[in-house]
Amino acid sequence: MPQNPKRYTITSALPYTNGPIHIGHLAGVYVPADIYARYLRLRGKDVAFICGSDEHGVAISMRARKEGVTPGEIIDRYHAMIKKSFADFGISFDNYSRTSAAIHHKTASEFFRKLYDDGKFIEEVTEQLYDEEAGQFLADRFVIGTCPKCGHEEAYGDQCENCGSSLNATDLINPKSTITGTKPVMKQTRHWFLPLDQYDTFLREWILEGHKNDWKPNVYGQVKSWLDEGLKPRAVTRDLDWGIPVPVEGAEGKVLYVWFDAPIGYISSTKEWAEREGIDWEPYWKDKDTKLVHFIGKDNIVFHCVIFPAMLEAEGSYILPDNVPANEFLNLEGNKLSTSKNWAVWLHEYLEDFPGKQDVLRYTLTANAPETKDNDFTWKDFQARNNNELVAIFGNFVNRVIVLTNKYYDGIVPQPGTFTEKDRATLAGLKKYPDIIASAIERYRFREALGQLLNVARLGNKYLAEEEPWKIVKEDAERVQTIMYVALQVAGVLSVLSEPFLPFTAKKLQQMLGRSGSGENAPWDAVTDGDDLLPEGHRVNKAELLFTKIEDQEIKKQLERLEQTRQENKENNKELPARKETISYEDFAKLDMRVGTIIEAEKMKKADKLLVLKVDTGLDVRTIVSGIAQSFKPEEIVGKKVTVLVNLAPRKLRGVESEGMILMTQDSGGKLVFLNPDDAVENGETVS
Ligand code: B3M
Ligand code: ZN
Repeated sequence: MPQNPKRYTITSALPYTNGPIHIGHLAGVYVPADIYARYLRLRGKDVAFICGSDEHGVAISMRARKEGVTPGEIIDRYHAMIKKSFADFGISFDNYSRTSAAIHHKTASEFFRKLYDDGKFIEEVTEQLYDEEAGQFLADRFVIGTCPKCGHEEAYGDQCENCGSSLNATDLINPKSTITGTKPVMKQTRHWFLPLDQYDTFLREWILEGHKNDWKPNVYGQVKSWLDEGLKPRAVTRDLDWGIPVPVEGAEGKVLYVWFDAPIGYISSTKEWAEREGIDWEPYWKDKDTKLVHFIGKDNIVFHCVIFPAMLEAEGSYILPDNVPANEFLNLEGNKLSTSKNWAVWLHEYLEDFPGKQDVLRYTLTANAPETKDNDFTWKDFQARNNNELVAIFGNFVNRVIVLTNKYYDGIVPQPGTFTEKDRATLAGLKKYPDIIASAIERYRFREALGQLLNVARLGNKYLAEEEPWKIVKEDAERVQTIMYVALQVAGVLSVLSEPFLPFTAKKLQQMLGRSGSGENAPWDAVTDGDDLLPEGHRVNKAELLFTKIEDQEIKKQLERLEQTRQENKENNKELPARKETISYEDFAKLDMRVGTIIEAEKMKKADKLLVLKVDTGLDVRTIVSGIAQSFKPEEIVGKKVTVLVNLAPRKLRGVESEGMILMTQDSGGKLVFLNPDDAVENGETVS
């Protein structure tokens, strides 16, 4: 790990071009990555901030099928839209490429070919799932089934989004084609596998021993549990018609697995950038003094911490990431963000309703970032953060300073007199903030960093409120000069330190303060060690409002829109699964369902979704593992009457034997609801 890196390669997950992007993407990946990149640039570091569209894989094919257009049309449409959203929100990529670009096809093909030539793959004919009706092999999102690890019933052929496990399609229990809904058959086909099991020692040494203390516990923990379960060879090719052709003779009709080509997209995007800049791309990926950081969401951890590193190691000439600060998920008003259910705040729509307020969203998403656990975005909180923090603290302070400087001194920074104890303490306190904020950013604690930024504004506000220059300006003009001088320095510091978080605001503030900021090599460090930022005699411009109040009416409109979506989803029955086949009475009579009471509940360790329950079924007290942890806290369900299927064959979930199933349904927002009988019903009563 480079102690004092010569350069930084910062990547953020390549979004699939199968839809526009929403606040969840921004909060989880792109805003934190952008804060990090902007901060490093302000420190004069050499940074390549890299991204692009992920345009292969089944996600794209499925969208194209659904809309009855070609995959090419889909990727062009959403690539343009996503790229624009990023630009609109100030995500400062050095390059935004796409995996359909020729340079990417070439880079990915060569990468595969090198591993192939070096004998790093296993070539094998195996039986894979095949949809006879569609006449096609099923992999990845073309097949769903029950996750063998957590029991989630809609796991994909390559991954379970519920527990994050990476899967092979043949691992799924009860697989079903998402193209025709039919049950697949097994059919032989030849593929190339990366023997991940051979990288076990390498991964253990690198991550489990090398990054125990500096990687986030959620990332480290996930990697550890996969390694402990044992890695298996993983197919890196697919029988599909959309993707990068496998560059080997006799592999016609086969393409690279999307998760093989997509991370190589980081490399090809870097190449594209370097070519344009006329520099060498290789040090950004191959020099040991480069710090490589991948910003991703938690569902991408396995690909960035196991599969891609194994690929890089197999290739042999690349560096490995120094950190993979994956975030958890953001919810919206209590429910999971969902593209298909339109349960989202789309960035392009946000801008129509709140033009010019990009920084307010950046601010709210950072203040609420799902850094250590899933978090909720609510419109009320958005309004409160804007009105009570950005307007009342940050904006109010800056406005007072600039208005008063114009009023008293025609915009010229006054000459200070002798500093009092408090003046000196304020100026000294101010100069500590660059280090405090830097330390939080370098530990990937962006919420903490933002909180400290607001403390700078609080410091200024408090200072002005205590000194009250407007009260003494008549009798003690000299003292007021000093007060205003100190307050102006606070505003100057804010204009530098806010840039990573609130780039649009920082720019406006710099213009108001008459500072371009750009002449300096490392403006961030200038705050700590240089002279005061706004010297005596410097001229500031007129005040403009940085933030404006958001009214209840505007929030109401957003909430109404969500309510409408909820209703529409209900009416369209989007969530209703298809009717199942008819069964006989005998089949039904086999189910032994009883009324029971939950008498104990606790969270399953290291599993977000699972609760371990003790249930009194009237017959016995038994353990049931239930995937309801996201809807209920353990303490709120103890004592609840529930309906239990008691004769379901026991099965082990995360090592705990579950003896039965609690019957559940869900409300229109997708929140789980118990089928709970009246309290008057005794435990053990049968349901028929
Ligand atoms: N396209 C997956 C996703 O959007 C994905 C990331 C690729 S990063 C190399 O979840
Ligand atoms: Zn699972």
